[in-house]
Amino acid sequence: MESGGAVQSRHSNRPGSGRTSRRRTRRAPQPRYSAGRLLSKGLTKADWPKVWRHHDLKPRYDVVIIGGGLHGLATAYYLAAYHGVRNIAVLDKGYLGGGGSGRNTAIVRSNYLTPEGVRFYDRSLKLYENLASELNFNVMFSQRGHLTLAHNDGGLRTMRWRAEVNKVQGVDSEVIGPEEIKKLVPSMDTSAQARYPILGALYHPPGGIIRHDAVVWGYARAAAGLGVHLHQETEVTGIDVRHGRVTGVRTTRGDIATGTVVNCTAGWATLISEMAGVEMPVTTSPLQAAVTEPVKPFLDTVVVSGTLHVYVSQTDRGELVFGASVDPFTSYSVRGSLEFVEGLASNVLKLMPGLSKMRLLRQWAGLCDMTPDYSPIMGPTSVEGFFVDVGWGTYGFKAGPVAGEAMAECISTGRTPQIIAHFGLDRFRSGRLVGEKGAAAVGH
Ligand code: PYC
Repeated sequence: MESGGAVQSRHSNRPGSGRTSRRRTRRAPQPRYSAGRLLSKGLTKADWPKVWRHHDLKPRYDVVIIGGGLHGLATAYYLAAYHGVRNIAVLDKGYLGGGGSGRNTAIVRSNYLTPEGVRFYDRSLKLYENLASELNFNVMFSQRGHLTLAHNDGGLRTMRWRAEVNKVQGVDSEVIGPEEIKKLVPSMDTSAQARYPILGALYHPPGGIIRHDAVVWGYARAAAGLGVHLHQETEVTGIDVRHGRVTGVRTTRGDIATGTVVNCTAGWATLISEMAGVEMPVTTSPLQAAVTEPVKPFLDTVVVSGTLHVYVSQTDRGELVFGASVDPFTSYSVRGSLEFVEGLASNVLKLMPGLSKMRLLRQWAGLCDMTPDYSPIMGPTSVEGFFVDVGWGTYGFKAGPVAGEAMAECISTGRTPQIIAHFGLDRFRSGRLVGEKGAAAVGH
């Protein structure tokens, strides 16, 4: 395995890592207002304190993270909070959380197909369970259960396979039949007359949804509170490499000298890696989503149908959030299409005919960087000091905490943690792929 240069050789002190001490180098920021003061501030136009400050770009940082989404911010947070690395810049060409972190459908689950995937996403789910207290920020995690429907024998066989792999890894998953599905989701047509009859489902009780913006803001606030500089509207235009080693980053706001660069981007992951001379097998496709008007709560489970290319959940505000599979072409457009909503409506009504009167309010798209095996690319590269955390396809949001935790350990110790050892870029040369297509939400 390739190993990058360690930024600092302190031992790792990860949350819940089972190590002897659970000491953090500093606590996440505490609330500055009592409930009464919050209310009075909310009712007046008083100045709110900034959650993170604007800084001038320093000429030198120990670590430069490219991409101010969940992965970049989580990596910065864990580096600062658990590894004592504080001289960090997070650069984003737009605003924090404006890419995939703000465009996903906020589903969290760990019921994957491969043991490597299940262990990885389950660590993330565990970190999500504790995230509100870790960051002292309400991230509104609702573990309402997750259902992946099977409409044919092939689908049912994959669900059984996943259930067994999940159980062996200690993840709560089981295959249930149409009667139990109907109890969990009364609005679903589970009758034998349905256009795509439901034969069963993989039921994963710990899965659920979370408020994605809150997760981004929570990590950003905590990282900034530990001294990390968050630079928005700062586009990377080049990466300097000398004698096989990273020496700096060029940006639209000036040059930075650094020995460690982390590519945490989505959509532009190959462009950034190519600046360092690293090629990656990634193609980019949009994934479209839509949200309805709010209605009374009636759906308290996440429902996915791979066959119908649709998934749905109801938010705390009452809206239904729908997503589909990735569009079958490469594009960088983040707009929705009429073709998508027509297909979506037709498929949703096959599952839940009672929704025919609901109105869609908004639609959008996010960019998915797909790898050949539907697993991410993480860790060091052949360029010393250049790390990647990319190729997040349709699974980046649910992996944010574990990706940040593992990348921080990798950067600070110079060793690739076991939990991401299978996701290295070298697997595309060795052929040791981690095939997750059968569990990557919906068909692609
Ligand atoms: O893997 O759960 C998933 C997912 C939901 C939306 C896109 N991917």
